[in-house]
Amino acid sequence: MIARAPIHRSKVKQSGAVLLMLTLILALSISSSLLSGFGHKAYVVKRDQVSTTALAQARQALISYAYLNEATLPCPDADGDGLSDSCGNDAQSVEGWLPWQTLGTKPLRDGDGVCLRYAVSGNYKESSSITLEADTGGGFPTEGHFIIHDENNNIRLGSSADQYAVATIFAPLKNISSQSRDLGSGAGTTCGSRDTTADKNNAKSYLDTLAGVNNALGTFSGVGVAGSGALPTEQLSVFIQADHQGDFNDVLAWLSPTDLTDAYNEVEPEDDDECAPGQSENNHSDNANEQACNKKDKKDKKDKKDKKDKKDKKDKKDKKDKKDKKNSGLGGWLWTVWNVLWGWFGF
Ligand SMILES: [Ca+2]
Ligand SMILES: [Ca+2]
Repeated sequence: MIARAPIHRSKVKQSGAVLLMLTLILALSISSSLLSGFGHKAYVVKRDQVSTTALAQARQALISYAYLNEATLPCPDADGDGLSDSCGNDAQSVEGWLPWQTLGTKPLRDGDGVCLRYAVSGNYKESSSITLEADTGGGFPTEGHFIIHDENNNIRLGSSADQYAVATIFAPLKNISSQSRDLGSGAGTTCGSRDTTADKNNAKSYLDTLAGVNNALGTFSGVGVAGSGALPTEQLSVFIQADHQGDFNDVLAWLSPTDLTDAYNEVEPEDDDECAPGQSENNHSDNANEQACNKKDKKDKKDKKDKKDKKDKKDKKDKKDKKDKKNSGLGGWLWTVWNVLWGWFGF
């Protein structure tokens, strides 16, 4: 009997130790889980902040570029070196890397360190033969080609032609399960690969599909949209902006025609051959434009008259020179004959 007491106390001690251990493990597990959750949340916040900032910088760089380049936008970069490349057929919308070097910025990367992608409307790309028309108050400017959906496929931007986006910028973020970003046969560039056909440069390796909208192709499988064509295309394209979910993590920003208002104003009327796109002396949107147009019309007329006067004066001089030359030639010939006769007959 006396010997049983220590055995019982030992069992109690052991049970207590086990309980303590379990409590500690549970506490550590909960702490770890909480810390992991906080860590992930902090990562998401930071990632989204970086992406948003990069997209905003890209938007501003494109607007500035349009301001300096008659409201046009650069072709995308095909190999990720930051320099814009030639971009397909006239009037076709195209997609590629954002040409950060052409835009005069550093490489713009999203929150996962991936360079931004960029689609430009066929009407606005720099190589297009389309003449851009400004919003003159009653009409609308040359439309873009891009409609933006939300995750329920409601139209977020582009319910009418004057709202179609002229450019869309994408933060692709890290690759989802089906995406490979292999360099192919080319050396790596800052963002992509020298092999322009490599997965590393391919939109499908970066841009995702959700609710029937394929951001890599700009297509929508549903019914009721004004048209969507796989890029490159002259048709309308559809992109989707939604929260990160499943295999979708793209973040989008875009430019509408009205974002280029200052750029339009810069090219008209001073720099255009005509008073302004879509304007005439009888079709001015405001007094400032009317005055500017009249001033330019007056200058054009004066330039035209000066040019004509100059040409008339030159024509007159050329005619006189020609006559003088002819006379000079005849006189010279007669003088030569006279000298010969003088030598022969002693005139
Ligand atoms: Ca390039
Ligand atoms: Ca993506």
